[in-house]
Amino acid sequence: ANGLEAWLRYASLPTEAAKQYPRYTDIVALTDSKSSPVSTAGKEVQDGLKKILNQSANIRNKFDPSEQLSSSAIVDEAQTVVIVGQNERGALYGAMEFLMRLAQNQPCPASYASSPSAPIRWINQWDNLDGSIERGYAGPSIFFKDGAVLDDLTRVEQYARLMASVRLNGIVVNNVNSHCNLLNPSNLKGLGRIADAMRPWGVRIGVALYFDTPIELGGLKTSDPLDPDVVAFWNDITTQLYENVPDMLGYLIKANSEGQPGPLTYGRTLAEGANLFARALKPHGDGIVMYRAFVYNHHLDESNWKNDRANAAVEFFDGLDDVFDENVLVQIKYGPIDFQVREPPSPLLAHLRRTRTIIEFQVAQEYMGQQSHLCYLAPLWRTILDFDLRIDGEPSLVKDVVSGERFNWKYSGYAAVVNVGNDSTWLGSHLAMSNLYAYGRYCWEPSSDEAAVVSDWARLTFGLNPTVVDTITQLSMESWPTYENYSGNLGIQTLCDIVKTCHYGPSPAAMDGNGWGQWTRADARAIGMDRTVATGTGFSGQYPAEVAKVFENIETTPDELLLWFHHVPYTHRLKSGKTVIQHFYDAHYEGAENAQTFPVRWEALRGLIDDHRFQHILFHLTYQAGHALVWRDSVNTFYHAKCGIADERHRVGNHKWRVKAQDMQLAGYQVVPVKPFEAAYGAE
Ligand code: BDP
Repeated sequence: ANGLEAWLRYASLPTEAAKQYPRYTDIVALTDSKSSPVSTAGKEVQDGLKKILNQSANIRNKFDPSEQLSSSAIVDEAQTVVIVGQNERGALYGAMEFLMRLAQNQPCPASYASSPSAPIRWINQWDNLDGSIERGYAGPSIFFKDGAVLDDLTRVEQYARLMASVRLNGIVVNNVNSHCNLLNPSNLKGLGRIADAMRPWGVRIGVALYFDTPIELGGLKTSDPLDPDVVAFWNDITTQLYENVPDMLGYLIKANSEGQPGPLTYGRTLAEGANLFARALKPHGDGIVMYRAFVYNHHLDESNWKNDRANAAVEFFDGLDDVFDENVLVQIKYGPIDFQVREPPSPLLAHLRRTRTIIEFQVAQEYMGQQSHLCYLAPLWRTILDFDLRIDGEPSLVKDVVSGERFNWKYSGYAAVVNVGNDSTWLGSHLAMSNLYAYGRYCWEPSSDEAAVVSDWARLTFGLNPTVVDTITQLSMESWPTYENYSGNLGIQTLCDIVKTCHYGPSPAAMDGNGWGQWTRADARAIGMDRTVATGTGFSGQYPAEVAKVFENIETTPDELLLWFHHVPYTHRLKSGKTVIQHFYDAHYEGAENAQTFPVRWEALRGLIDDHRFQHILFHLTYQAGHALVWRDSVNTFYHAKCGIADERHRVGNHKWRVKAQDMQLAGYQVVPVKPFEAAYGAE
């Protein structure tokens, strides 16, 4: 089996199990419109019943109760399932939930209702017009090619179906590092086609804009947001966009960050930039500006260690809470730096009260092994969502800020960067799809149990065999802590390559001495960023008082974030009693050792799932096991050399048995495959 159907395979139930369900004869989809999500729901239920229960049901779009009751085929209430939504989309969600329950052989509850934690449950694809995908690891774009929207949008429809099944209702289809040609006449039409393809699934689209489009596409002399010609340009473009996409979500803006132009380029404030787009959208409906808080200078002067990139968002948005137009929402990455393996929540989430926010997660595992490593992210997301910011000394869980509950907002929520590509697995790896599934589930219900969510996903994706489901659940639940152990612990960040910016594989040396500000401040004696108010960069002071106090003090800072907030000697003792450096050594060994068990535990599923997916996943887990060893040795050797402190257990730097292949002097040798092959010297 390939992965195209993902968790919507609707695998047939064993005959005995299928018999427990009533015989469903008629599907009544009450709608007159073929493009309505209700009509989609009818077809989906018909298809699902056929696949799961081998039942053929007819679809009708009208229902007259009196006619039914007088006929011989009296409607038996016990055998009737009524699915209603607050809107048409809701009915589709209910229909898909009904099918996913059937597929998991779960009983249909007598009555049941569910509603979303937040109205904004969106995806950001980082697709470029040329068909490449920024941080994409699964082939070319399903939206664009050679500067234009693809003719065949079959995959886009299939993507919308997956989204609808986990109740995601919007998507920005192009890269935040946008291009002016997105808005040329033929692409405006193309965007209309994308919107048409996704609408029957209740998914609306938005676009990311390039700030200098007025100059580069419009031929204007400036893109100054207060210039009347610039205002007229954006008003005109917006009108044209709405002609093609009447239900457009709005505009996503990355400005004045990582070399992108923005309002600051023209001496204007971020709010003046955002409001320009807000006013262009306003006359057309409910479109919003998603203004990214990811504003920072990537040429930071490394010699000024107080120059802390983590401070940037709060500093840039300071004083702007009251000046954004009401249809501007600020979109904030979950942590203050950039999708790291461990971060505290962004303190900006505690600063905006009038201005509503969207929290940004990343399903794309950019710093998390790029879908070549298994890393189930829901447990990481929960560390953020369940965090209590104690705003004004009141309970203020991040999930309650984002849902709108804390500040009484009606429209706020979630975005995640997703790097779906043309590959038949969607993300380049079957197991990575649990993150996309879980993202939808968490937007709807952020208190969901991580293990229960991944078990549901495993059942829907791989079938009901408990050994399969338990193994996948366990591997997934261990995967993030394991990855953290071998990639970067105690809040030091993912110690990956950063200079070449591929963000993959170990490169602790690259973390300091770069302009991107992801610094570990490691020297011969000590390690970690001092972000305290007393002696450091002042970052801890950006949190509300109670939280600031916890992070300001070494004693109260939890071990897992110690090096995020403090610069300590390698010999500093953690709450566990271990020194920082011994913890590094041990954690990297533990993480790598656990990764060795992944392919072995997967082997036990041979024959229990189809061979195609079994082999694909085995290959990935075997690769990960090898790469975890590379991570372990690279990080441990680096810090060992830096501080000169021996590993109490004599492992680090003590590989007498290890001979580099190029140093070997053997004659008459036999070539044998190295397993895992990445353990071979020099393998990347
Ligand atoms: C970083 C990515 C970069 C993105 C940027 C962003 O490495 O490709 O453009 O985030 O979010 O993590 O804008």
